[in-house]
Amino acid sequence: MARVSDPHNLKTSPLLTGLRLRDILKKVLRTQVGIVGAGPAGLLLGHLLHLEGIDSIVIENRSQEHVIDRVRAGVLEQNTVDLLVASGVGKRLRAEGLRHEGIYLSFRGVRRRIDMAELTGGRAITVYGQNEVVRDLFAARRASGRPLFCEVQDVGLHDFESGEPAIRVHHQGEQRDIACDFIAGCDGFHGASRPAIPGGALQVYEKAYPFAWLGVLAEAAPTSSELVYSHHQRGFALFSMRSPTITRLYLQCPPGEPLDQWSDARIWQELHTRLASNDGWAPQPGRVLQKGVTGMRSFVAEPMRYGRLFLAGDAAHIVPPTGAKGLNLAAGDVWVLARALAEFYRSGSERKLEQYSDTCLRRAWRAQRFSGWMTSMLHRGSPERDFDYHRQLAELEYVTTSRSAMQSLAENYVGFPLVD
Ligand code: FAS
Ligand code: PHB
Repeated sequence: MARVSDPHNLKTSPLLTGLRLRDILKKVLRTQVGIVGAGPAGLLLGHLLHLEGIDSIVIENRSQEHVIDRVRAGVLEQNTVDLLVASGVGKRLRAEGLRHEGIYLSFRGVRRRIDMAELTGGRAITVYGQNEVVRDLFAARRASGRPLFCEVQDVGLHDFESGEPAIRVHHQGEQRDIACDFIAGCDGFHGASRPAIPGGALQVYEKAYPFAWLGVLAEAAPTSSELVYSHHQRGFALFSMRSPTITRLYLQCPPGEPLDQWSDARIWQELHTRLASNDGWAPQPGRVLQKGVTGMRSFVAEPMRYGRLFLAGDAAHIVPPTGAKGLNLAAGDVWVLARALAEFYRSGSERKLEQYSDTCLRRAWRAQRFSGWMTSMLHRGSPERDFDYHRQLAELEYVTTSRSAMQSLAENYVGFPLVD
């Protein structure tokens, strides 16, 4: 049976008491799972472990406000919604989330609806901002009373090959060591966890796309009740939303496009050109609240585990946002990891921990296939390559007329049931 540490049970043994005294003097915190990153992956993992009675410490190098205000995902798969609701952090999601049973694919000026609920036996997506998801998870973390340190610096991961993993951080000018049984690297693509793994131990697969997304958050009532993915001669455009008063829109643009090239007027002009359809539908312009350019890449690091360090979410894999999979993959990873850790602490069995990487990589590669396919079907390559343009139109024609093609898109978009 592996060593199980219970930081709150001081009275268990003199050794522990001895250890505690040394820990206190050396400002060592002790926990079962050290979680690096308080994005959706880290916070949801902390929450699921809390429900299993497993202790964790979450560290984050930005402020809680910064993480909450960051505009990112907006589409939750059926599983992610079910998981958040089942784990008790779905109250606002159920009240404010927008359930969508379909999406539109628009090309040649015509919007074609894919009835995903009809094609998948009632499964659907819910539009609910990632920032609202993390807001709910921060509230749950605070309510759990379990430790959360934001604005930490100089995060270092140590000894995760051995049985004594530790995280060293600076917090409020003090060095703190966090001794734990396991480390969960949930610190995103640019975090400290993945680079802490010795180079040769990881196989990395990546693909950069020759375009980016200019994303806009606008104070405008959505004029479509569902998302519109638009294929256009001038490039891809996406109509999404956050609430009955906030629209979220994206335009394909060159990578690294300078934002100052895009006045609000030019943005609305281009959105109208690429999204408006022959039936008179068009997005309603409004005050631009936020805009930013995001690069597009596909990335997978294998394996997702190294010793007692487990990578989850964007720390291990990145998908282009066209398939709306990133946040949902992160949620799926930590669902698998929480169950594996619970089995370990319950029975000492490492079976699920050993299967963690393969289980999550299967989901990640399936999401890579779907997101890559949506991206190549909907984005314009270089103008002169018109063969691709017509191949895309034929693909869109097929996907919006063949039931089996529509069903394939629908089941991938709403997400496959979680398995571990
Ligand atoms: P995150 O990057 O969200 O969180 C990692 C956290 O770790 C951050 O808070 C970071 O500050 C912290 N951190 C980093 N380094 C650290 C360190 N050294 N120490 C401590 N903390 C550290 N996905 C969808 O599913 N649907 C969408 O519609 C969608 N749209 C997107 C639109 C955009 C513009 C972008 C950029 C992404 C989009 N995504 C979408 C993907 C996105 O949502 C990610 O997949 C999701 O944030 C992944 O969550 P985490 O793995 O928790 O990583
Ligand atoms: C969003 O609402 O931010 C969004 C929706 C669908 C995507 C990507 C982003 O594919």
